[in-house]
Amino acid sequence: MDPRWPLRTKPQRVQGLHYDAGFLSMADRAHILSYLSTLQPIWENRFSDFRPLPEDETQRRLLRPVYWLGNWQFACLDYYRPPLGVLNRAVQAEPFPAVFTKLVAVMEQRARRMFKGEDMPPKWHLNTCLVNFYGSCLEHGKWVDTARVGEHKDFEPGPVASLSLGEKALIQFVKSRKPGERDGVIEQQWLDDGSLQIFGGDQWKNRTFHRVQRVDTKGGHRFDIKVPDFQARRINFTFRYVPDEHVRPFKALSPEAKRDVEGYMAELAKHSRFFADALSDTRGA
Ligand SMILES: O=C(O)CCC(=O)C(=O)O
Repeated sequence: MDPRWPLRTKPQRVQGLHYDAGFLSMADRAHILSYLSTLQPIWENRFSDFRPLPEDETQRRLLRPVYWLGNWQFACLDYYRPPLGVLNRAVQAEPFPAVFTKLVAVMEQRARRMFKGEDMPPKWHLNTCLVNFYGSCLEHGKWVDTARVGEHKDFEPGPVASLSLGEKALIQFVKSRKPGERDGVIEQQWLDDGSLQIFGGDQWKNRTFHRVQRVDTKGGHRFDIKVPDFQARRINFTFRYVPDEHVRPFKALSPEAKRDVEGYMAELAKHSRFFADALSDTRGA
């Protein structure tokens, strides 16, 4: 165990955080794995290839392949970020598979019990899912471990529910800090295979960042995903809420946003009837 971050020895209740290590049944786990085998995740670049880069930034590939359900928030469109960044951010994507219907209902029920008032937006429901694939990339003949996510906030309103498969991962909630100050880890949790974590409220959504500090290697988990030169050992699904009026079909994007993501849409369309239809809808329009 890393002495800098001693783990809790007995479960404690932390307001706004819920953790259920054994959320997923074996049968649901098997259904999810079978569904996953139908997906072709993609690599995205962080920024658009057509717009000037933000100051002090360089173009880079995300550390992991991703797939989105419900709506796709392409990194180059800068994710859903209310109040100003709500248009041209959330592009209609494939619906959730049947296996999620029952699981999402339970997540929503638990979240509604935990969060009220301004922590629970009036029309909140989990209509968006980011599927993150964590593992190692083959680079110049060597396997490089890229299984982590830097500190960030999820800007979608209301609670977030996170379902994990595979190797356990250490999620940490950190305080905002000034450059040069030591890490301010104020809460952390190892996320086990089959676990559910729910977080929300001002403390965990607004006042802290979260990050995946590392992903274990000891469980021997490996997922057979169709991404060349990549070995996945953990898969995480984060379910979120984007107000339905901000989820738009590809054809309704601005010309600039369409140009930014058309290449990704074409890649997705090779393996997905949904994206093929979304593209041909625009071409016919
Ligand atoms: O992989 C995880 O457990 C968390 C992923 C995450 O922070 C995100 O998708 O925003």
